[in-house]
Amino acid sequence: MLTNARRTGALLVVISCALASCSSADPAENTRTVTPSAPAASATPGPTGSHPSFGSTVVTGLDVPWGLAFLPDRSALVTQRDQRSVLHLRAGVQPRTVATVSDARPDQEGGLLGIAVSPEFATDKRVFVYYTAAGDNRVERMKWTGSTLKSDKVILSGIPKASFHNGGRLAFGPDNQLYVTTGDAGVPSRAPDIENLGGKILRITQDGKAATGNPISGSRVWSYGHRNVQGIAWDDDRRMYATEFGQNTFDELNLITPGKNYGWPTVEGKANRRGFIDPLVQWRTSESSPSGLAINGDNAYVAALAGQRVWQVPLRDGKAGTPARASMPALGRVRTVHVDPSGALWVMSNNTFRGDARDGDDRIIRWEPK
Ligand SMILES: [Ca+2]
Repeated sequence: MLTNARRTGALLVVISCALASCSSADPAENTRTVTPSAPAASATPGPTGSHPSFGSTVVTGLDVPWGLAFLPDRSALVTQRDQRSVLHLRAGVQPRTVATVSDARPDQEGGLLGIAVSPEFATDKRVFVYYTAAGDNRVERMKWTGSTLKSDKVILSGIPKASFHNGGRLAFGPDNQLYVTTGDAGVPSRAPDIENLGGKILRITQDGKAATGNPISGSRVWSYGHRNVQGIAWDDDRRMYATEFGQNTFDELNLITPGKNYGWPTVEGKANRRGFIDPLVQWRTSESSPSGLAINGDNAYVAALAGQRVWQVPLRDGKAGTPARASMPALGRVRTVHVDPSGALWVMSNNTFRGDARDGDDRIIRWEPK
């Protein structure tokens, strides 16, 4: 059930408020009117005592949030898929819409999806977004003016789109190249076709060209044979991992080796078949449906939509231990996990799409692994 607060787009930053106590002790949470740009009432002093920091509940009242990225000043950008908007979150300040991507055409799983901030943001002011347009999925470069994001250039178009399997995650790797995850957009034969941008992890420059050092010279393809990848992250030794939605049987966490085929649609999950890379971990789709992925120290954290949890997967030397449910507050469906600049995890719920939205949904919480 949508609340008035969410329908009108009002958003509420909650600072230093434990999730459990907020949900029951503050019945006005979702009906309170908050004056835009008014500072939140109870900012917590940061480590230096001079700046507010985000509390355990970062923000509530989001409408189908999807992507998340941090700016060097520790503030954050969040995309709302169906609103086509980018929100700027700063501790102690009301969230503010800093861009609306008017060419995005939200439809089912498509819309405004991933977001990434340039490693050279301090000087180039670049932010990248992935969205579903009228005829394709695209990556657009935007420019931060100091208060808003302005469209700069569509750097990659022609990624297959559909109502489902649009991929959509963007992230800069430790090599400072831009990685883009795509889906098969409902046509499985695209995934093993290295000429097609669907069902891939791509590695590109900030101009959308194939990055130097890709496995096939001149090709943007980094890995292939993927059905729908929405989570990528790297460990401290620069190994890359990716989550992937399975069809009816197995979801996957993969260790990504450039130039390799991850099996779809010939195999799903661990098949031990020549020519295909098996996942490190597989789950029944009802237990997982993994979207976002974060790596913090020796653990991977997998945002599970249908599984309604965050899976914590121990990693060691590129191998995975037994996954367990992370001991954080239950949020329902989880879209995205991200490590913040202080090393805590931000966890984003996804109950305003296909979920059972509760008061305050959707929200982002900040959780410090023990
Ligand atoms: Ca696979």
